[in-house]
Amino acid sequence: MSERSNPELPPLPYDYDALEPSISEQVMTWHHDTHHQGYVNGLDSAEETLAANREAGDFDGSAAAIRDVTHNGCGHYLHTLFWENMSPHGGGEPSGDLADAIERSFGSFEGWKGEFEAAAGAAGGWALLVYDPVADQLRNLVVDNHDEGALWGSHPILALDVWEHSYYYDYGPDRGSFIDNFFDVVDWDNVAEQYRKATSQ
Ligand code: MN3
Repeated sequence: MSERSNPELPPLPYDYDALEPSISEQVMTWHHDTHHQGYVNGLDSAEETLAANREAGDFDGSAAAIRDVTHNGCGHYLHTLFWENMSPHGGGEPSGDLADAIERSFGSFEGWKGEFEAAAGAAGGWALLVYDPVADQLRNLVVDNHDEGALWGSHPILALDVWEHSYYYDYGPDRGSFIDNFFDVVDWDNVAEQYRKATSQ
């Protein structure tokens, strides 16, 4: 039987208070240590169930566990990207190949940003900027939960979590201010690196 490697919660790439005032230390602590950890644990436990079912040759319950892998796996992967996409030295606008791709795909940075903000205002989960290798272009996606609204084959390069746990403590129902302040901490160098990886796969 093959050994699987357990999923692990990656540490934040900066201090918990590093993104203040856009995101408070309290929210980062709850969000990373409790919510993100919960998805890592959920993924681990669903994989354990699948392995045990295969071992027993009894697949009752395996479909539910596969759904749990999708839900928790998407939660784990998107939170990891979200943390990497931000930095206390963020803000501004992209440059280089990423800026060219945004211009090609959306007409202008403003065109991209207005559309991304609309996605973030409407989503019941996440707004994503993805690279679609089939059309060889960038797209914005509206994602409900962690996995509804995916475009198969596309690679997320920028993720914004708009679940209420992401902003309610800091902003109350004013999601728009949270979205505005998110742009002050977007690390465009990281997004450019994610784009480079996505286009070289
Ligand atoms: Mn979250």
